[in-house]
Amino acid sequence: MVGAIERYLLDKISAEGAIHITLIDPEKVTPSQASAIAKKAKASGTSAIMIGGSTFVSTKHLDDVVKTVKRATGIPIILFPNNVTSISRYADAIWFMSLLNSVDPYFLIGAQVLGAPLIRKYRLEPIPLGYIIVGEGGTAGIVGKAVPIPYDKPELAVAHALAGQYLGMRFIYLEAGSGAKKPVPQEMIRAVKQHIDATLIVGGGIRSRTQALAAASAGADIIVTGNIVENGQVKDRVSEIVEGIRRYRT
Ligand code: 1GP
Repeated sequence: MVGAIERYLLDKISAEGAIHITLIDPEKVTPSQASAIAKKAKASGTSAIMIGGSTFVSTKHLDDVVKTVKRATGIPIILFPNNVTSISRYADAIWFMSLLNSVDPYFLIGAQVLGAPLIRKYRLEPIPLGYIIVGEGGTAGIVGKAVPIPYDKPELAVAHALAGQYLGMRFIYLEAGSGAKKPVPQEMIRAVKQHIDATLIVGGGIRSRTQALAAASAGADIIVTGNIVENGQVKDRVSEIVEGIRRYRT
């Protein structure tokens, strides 16, 4: 069943063509820093805030970050979990994700089984997502024991994305890894987009207007950036990315 946050994302995508989401890594910020980032990102045109990272933060800290960001912004907060410890009752929704190219069953279905009852208890909206690590893969690739799909094998990304869609996942995420030197190439985004009906998310290493425009014009429905807001100048950096995405519409 499509919930309110998923509906919000889909409506925004159909109105705007492609949208931007800001990722905040709770490990790298205090609650007040997180809310300052989120406020500026919202003012610059970001559509939602994702909260999550690749390593461990205490649930107390995560809760504090989520609560503070929620109070400060009012745009949807979607958890981006790396494990069952990344679930906060104060968020609006959670990417209910399986790392489709992991060799470890824990990241395919194990963590999901452990987390599902908590998600139900907290009444979080689960949004089914197939997560695919490509290129360098970064920390997420190592922690998730993925075999990253090389950039010159778009057909493998298509096969993984299709498998996710056939399993019922309504969102597919091509992840180059946070801070990747090269973002997901257009050929890979285009190939996946051509073959799936699911909503396509692209992230990892997107730092400029040109890269955001390239991803959106190749078919990304949602572009996620995290790193660029970690070193200040949030307004300028997010505005630049959002402007790149908007340019694709014009
Ligand atoms: C990482 O795709 C996201 O999970 C965002 O990557 O931090 O490189 O923007 P960056």
